[in-house]
Amino acid sequence: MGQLKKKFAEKALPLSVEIKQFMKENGNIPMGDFTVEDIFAGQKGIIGLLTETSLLDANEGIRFRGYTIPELRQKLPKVPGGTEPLPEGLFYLMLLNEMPTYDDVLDIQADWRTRSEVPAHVFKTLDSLPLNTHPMTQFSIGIMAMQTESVFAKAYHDGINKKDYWDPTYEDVCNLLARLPQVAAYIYRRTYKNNEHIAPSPELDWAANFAHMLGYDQVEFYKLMRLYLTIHADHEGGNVSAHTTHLVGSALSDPYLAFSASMNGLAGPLHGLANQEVVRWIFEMRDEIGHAPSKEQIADYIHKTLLDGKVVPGYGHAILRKTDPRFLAQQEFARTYMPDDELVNIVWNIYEVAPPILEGTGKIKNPWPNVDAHSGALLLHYGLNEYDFFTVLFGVSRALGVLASLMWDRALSLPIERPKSVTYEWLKKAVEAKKANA
Ligand code: HAX
Repeated sequence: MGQLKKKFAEKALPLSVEIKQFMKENGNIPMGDFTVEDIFAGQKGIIGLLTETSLLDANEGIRFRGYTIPELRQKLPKVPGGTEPLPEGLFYLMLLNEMPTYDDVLDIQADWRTRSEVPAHVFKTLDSLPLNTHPMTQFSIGIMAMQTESVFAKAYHDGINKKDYWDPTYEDVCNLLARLPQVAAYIYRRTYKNNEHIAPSPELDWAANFAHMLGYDQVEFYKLMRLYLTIHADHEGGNVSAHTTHLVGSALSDPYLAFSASMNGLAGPLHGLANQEVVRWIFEMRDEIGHAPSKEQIADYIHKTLLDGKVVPGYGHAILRKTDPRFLAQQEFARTYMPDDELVNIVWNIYEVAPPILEGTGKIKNPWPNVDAHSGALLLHYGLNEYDFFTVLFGVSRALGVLASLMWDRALSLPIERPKSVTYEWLKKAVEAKKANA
């Protein structure tokens, strides 16, 4: 170990223990409107963002412009005879706070088709990456490569008046949404399918065309993609991907820069990457225990995961305190189309076994499953086995919400974001002063 690293460990590890103790003793001391604990708690519970597109209730789950997930599945336009909502319609709803008609959705589809050509240099950039580059890294790089096309960056360079920012932002947002499925499909096919690509099919809707370019043309898979791209789109403003888009965008970085940054956050295992981690965790459990683990064996494996100091992926949430309605929507889909699927049944058994164990730790605030606990099993059912790719699907969907929000950030002229931070020394002195004056 080099001297610097050794010295860092000698300083940091004891300080981390000291700060934990300090928190135990002083966490509930007020600091302005908040407490000392709030400063260490990742800003949870602190209202510090305006986000128009959706609102999360801890017990009920997400509402997009006032609509729950079951309501969206019922009310958003569908393809004729279809059963799942069209995600383009959700974008319309989030952007305008108005339920679209089917014609409104057709209008978006026609517009996005005209914008959908991905510049050739984006594919060349992706081709230059080693094939073992994680798909989320490729996705972020692909988005950055497209930044050459930013209408906002050009308009800013040319001296646009600030009251007009929303206009070139709209162009970038729609160009991105129109192109992301092809970039994502390109990454999938180059990484896993021998670089054999599938041309877009212009008569299909956004989600079905994406499924088609990935190489999955079953009607049921089209339905799954429509549902998947709808339910992953938004989760109010404070989650890492939404917040990052807002934060980076607040510096007037254009939508490509802001969205690429947000995808780097989605690629974290405590956020979107949890969808691949769930499947990896189940496969590791099966490798260790056998193909159809009993509920007792699942319980033992959960205990072992906790003892090893790891998280049980797909469980817990920073805000939610009940089963995620996005989990339930996927469970309902699975009950309709694949009730006997082996992996799906393992997911359902984990749902029965995990919550009491997690609750029993006494520290996990939400023992219930989140969206990522179920999504992988549905994709695997249709043969999409390459679970390292799952977070890219999440990213394509998340673009709808965070980019609709970015439109509102520009339209409302929301300012640069810059929360105040303090040092531990500052905090210790402030706590001492409070105690002295008490
Ligand atoms: N397994 C084991 N431990 C868990 C846990 C889980 N599923 N969920 C929380 N904990 C632990 C935390 O690590 C923390 O431990 P320490 O005090 O030792 O640091 C403690 O319980 C308290 O955490 P919390 O307040 O309940 O949860 P946070 O708000 O800090 O974190 C997370 C929320 C979602 C990050 C957390 O529940 C977690 O790590 N879950 C597993 C990963 C996951 O599924 N992430 C996806 C979340 C949904 C999402 O964003 N999807 O994209």
